[in-house]
Amino acid sequence: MALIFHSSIKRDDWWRAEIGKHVPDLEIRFYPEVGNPDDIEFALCFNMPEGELAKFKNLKAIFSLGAGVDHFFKDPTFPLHIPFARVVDDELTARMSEYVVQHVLNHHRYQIEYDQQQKDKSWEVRHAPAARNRKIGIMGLGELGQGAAQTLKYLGFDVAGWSRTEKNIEGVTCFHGGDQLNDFLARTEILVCLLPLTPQTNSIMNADLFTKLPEGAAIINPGRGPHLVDDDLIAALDSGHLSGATLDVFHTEPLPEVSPLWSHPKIRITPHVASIAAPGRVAELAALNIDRARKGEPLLNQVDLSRGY
Ligand code: NDP
Ligand code: OXD
Repeated sequence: MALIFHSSIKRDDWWRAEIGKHVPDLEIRFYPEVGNPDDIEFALCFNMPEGELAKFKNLKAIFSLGAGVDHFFKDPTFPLHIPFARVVDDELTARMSEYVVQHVLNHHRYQIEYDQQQKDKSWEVRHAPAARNRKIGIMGLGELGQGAAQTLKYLGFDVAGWSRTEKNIEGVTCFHGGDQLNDFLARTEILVCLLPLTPQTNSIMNADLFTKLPEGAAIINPGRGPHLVDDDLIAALDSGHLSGATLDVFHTEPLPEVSPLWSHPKIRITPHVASIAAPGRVAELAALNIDRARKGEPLLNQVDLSRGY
């Protein structure tokens, strides 16, 4: 029996070694070299081409290579009856917290403005408020959102979060549900999106949402590209209502050369690197779940199909 692997990042030898360390008895096949599809017992993948998973009739479990699972739901033939897990890992959470802190500090300390001033050779001093007076809002208080909230809280920021269901997190002002979204936005000067992409969160960062943020607010999106309506962001930056944006994820990746996001002076871009799960950690998790699937036990970090994340 075999495991099929697919990732858009081509590091096959690295993955073979890591998976082999943890599940030495399993043959690893790298998509598209599937061989006999009936041999495939497990799939470890990200952005598997549409229709492919449904061809494996003996699949026992599917594992996402990342924390997000929206890439599977794009496939109308995705085999929903197969147990399906995502990555939850403290190192992944810590790396995301680093990303969020790095870019919150950039906006908090006016780095985007200073980058422009450097180009203009302009010496203009801007006074950042103390961290305790800077209001950060995190949409999504799951594994990654809560990790980032704790780290920002440790740095002294005034942190709030918004989730689907009610939360009670010491030192973090918690909002939940559609009814409390406006209050959350009204007090958010730097908005971080760490939501999963679902039909409910698609295009959530749009012109209407931006008007509810205070003048001069900034946004950071390491969630998913389709959370953001790009044209609405550009309009809000050009009107001066928003001061800046940092984007890690995009509707189309790699971001096409023709995208106006690349050259907008108030936008900073990173190439979907906010937090990448380390192969060793993913392989270790997959091994634990392979063992569970073989014993017919529920998977660790199993995706809740009713929620879609
Ligand atoms: P979780 O599933 O642990 O958390 C998701 C959070 O979003 C939960 O708090 C959930 O609420 C909230 N949420 C979901 N739907 C809604 C809604 N309709 N309204 C309000 N809140 C909602 O996910 P993770 O924290 O592990 O990951 C979040 C996302 O980060 C991933 O789905 C992925 O898209 C992205 N990501 C990006 C990476 C990158 O490198 N750019 C790396 C890894 C992940 P509740 O708690 O009530 O369920
Ligand atoms: C993930 C990602 O979902 O890397 O883990 O985007």
